[in-house]
Amino acid sequence: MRRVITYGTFDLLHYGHINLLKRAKSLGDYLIVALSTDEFNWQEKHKKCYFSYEQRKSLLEAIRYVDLVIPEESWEQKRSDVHEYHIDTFVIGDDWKGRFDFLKEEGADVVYLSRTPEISTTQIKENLGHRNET
Ligand code: C2G
Repeated sequence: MRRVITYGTFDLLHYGHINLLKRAKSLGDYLIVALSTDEFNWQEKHKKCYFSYEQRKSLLEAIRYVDLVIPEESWEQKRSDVHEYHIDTFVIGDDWKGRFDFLKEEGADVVYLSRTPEISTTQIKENLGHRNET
């Protein structure tokens, strides 16, 4: 069984994320999503999530491509995750291209998938803001 892992905040969840998860799952048989905790988001990515970790976790667990959701609490955990979860393939969007190649040293394939260009959480929030102005 080929095991795949990916990492992210997934807030607000949109079809760009689903596109990524669908393609990630197609690379194996079992997909783990390491979901950034509220603390990790704020301290390391300066992101304030709209939905809490538990709410984002329940959304991801409802997606057919996702088999397991675990917390992402640090940048460093990827190396140990690859071993702890017997990961064959690490995958993430190509906005991170090259950043996690070191995981090849841990025996994992590293795959960067193209982002879905026309959608982002920032854009959603901006569009919603404009609608309120009209
Ligand atoms: N994504 C995408 N297309 C978009 C937006 C996001 O393919 N239009 C992908 C990103 O490339 C990433 C995943 O969806 O692979 C989750 O996106 P974010 O929640 O923005 O994740 P990020 O903040 O980049 O966190 O340790 C890695 C980090 O936790 C990644």
